[in-house]
Amino acid sequence: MNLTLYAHPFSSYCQKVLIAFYENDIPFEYRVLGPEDPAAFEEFAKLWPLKRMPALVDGDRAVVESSIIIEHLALRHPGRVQLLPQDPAAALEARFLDRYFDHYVMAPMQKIVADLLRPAESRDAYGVSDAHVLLDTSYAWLETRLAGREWAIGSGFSLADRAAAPSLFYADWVHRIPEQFANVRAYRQRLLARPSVARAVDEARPFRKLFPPGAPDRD
Ligand SMILES: N[C@@H](CCC(=O)N[C@@H](CS)C(=O)NCC(=O)O)C(=O)O
Repeated sequence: MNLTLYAHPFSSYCQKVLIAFYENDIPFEYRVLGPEDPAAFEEFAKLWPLKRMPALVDGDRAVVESSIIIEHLALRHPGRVQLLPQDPAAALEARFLDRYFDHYVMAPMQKIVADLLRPAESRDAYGVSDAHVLLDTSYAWLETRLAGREWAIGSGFSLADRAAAPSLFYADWVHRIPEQFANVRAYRQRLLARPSVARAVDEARPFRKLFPPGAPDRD
């Protein structure tokens, strides 16, 4: 096995993929994309000019986009935990929930965080306000969806939960999941208790001071 992952421990999309690696103890070389290793960043930028992490190199093949990397691992490096259900209908449901968490939780969370990194005069108050509204709507839909469920889809911890873990983790920091959404809050706690997720969260602890609005003193 010759896997190299270009990633950063504090990045939500990188955590999504790291959780998949950790679920099956898949060995890989970790090239951390930080200021301490400019060469890693140069290699990554050549692999993927869009420079959105993570990126995986498997032998002579570069694989990008977190969901595609996880599907690639499921296909090429299967382990004891099924990264994607084998049943096509269940796999489709997992992909739907994966898209849900990326587009309707991760994206608005990133919008709020990214706006804080802009110079004050370039902030997008309208876009940020929309992102908060989207998170409210998204949490409300999830509250119903998660009723009576342990994980996002019935067949067990899947691609969808890997997208859910970092997105709900950080979204709650910028837009608290209201108390009335008990199913969503409990699901977030279940995700955080999963050893693969706990490991990804722990590895990112040293970087919490970088969180633009300030990381809350919890989790
Ligand atoms: N759709 C991509 C999104 C990746 C992404 O947005 N990564 C963030 C880090 S969490 C990034 O590289 N941001 C750098 C930038 O926006 O310039 C995926 O699923 O991998």
